Amino acid sequence: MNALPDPGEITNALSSDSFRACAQLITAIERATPGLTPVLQVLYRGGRGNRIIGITGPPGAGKSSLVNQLITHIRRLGKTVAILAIDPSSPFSGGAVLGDRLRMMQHSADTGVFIRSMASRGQLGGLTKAVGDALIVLDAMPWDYIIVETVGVGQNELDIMQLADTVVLVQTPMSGDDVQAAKAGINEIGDIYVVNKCDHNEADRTVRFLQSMITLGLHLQPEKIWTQPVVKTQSVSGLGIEDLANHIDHFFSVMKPDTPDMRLRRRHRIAYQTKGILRDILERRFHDSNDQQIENSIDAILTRQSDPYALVSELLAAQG
Ligand SMILES: Nc1nc2c(ncn2[C@@H]2O[C@H](COP(=O)(O)OP(=O)(O)OP(=O)(O)O)[C@@H](O)[C@H]2O)c(=O)[nH]1
Ligand SMILES: [Mg+2]
Repeated sequence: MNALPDPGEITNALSSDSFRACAQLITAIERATPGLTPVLQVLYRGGRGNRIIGITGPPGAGKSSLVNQLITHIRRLGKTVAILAIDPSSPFSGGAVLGDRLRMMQHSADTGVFIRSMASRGQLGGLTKAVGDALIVLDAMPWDYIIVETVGVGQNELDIMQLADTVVLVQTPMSGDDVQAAKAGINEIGDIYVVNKCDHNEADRTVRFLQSMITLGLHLQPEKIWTQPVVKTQSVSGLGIEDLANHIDHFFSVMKPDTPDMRLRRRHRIAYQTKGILRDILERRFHDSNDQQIENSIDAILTRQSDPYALVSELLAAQG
């Protein structure tokens, strides 16, 4: 991508719902194109505070199928949605109903659905920064909802959920053994629990298990204003999707932006995002440093004439 246009021009392009401007900016973020920072600063300050929904869960739990159904539901209500899929292994169809509409999307700027995937590989310093930046871009546009889908396997992916306002944790029906394993704690991050593939056996047992975990959590934090619901879905048929969408809306009506809980979440998000940017800048400084200089420093560390802390001091002192 060539040099970026002026931040003002970009803001104008985005506010007129330009998919092209948005897609180009996200590509620039992935490639760490120079000159992005002032653009992101302008976009952030003009951000709308759109509702950001994180959807996570184990591989193959049915996250993308669920998102497809949610897209269809949201569009039926005449609302708009942007989807950011982090490293998806399964593709988005946009839902059967939306197939044609999505095919047209490349040619039309006003369809109400934007889908973009981002790869987590090859992101120096962090996925956190890249996803945080992409969300800044999406938040500069008038979406009713922004959905981020990520596979909940590594800590990195789970961490990404800190960028969302609400987290939907998708599970599948568990056997008795799985239930024991799940007690280890992975369930703590969800605001809304989904037991997908409820056409399978064990769905009700899994729902009961999750409900008992939630009740236990309530005893520990009785002052919480939001109690996590457990929703049964079947994302191939669409069963339970409306229920899920209603719970998501209910979340936002309870956790309004001015409630202490939501303020705290958004404060945490800013801290998390800031740390992601900081890490990115520092790691980039290491990678961008003059190789010979670094090699010389490493030689000195090897022979104990220097140490890794001294090298860090040198890097921090270098012009950035
Ligand atoms: N039986 C049944 N199968 C489902 C259901 N929902 C999804 N599937 C199937 O589960 C498989 C995985 O679905 P995806 O939506 O791709 O799951 P995912 O969680 O996005 O997968 P990854 O992104 O690869 O982690 C597909 O073959 C779906 O057809 C369901 O409600 N019932
Ligand atoms: Mg998927």
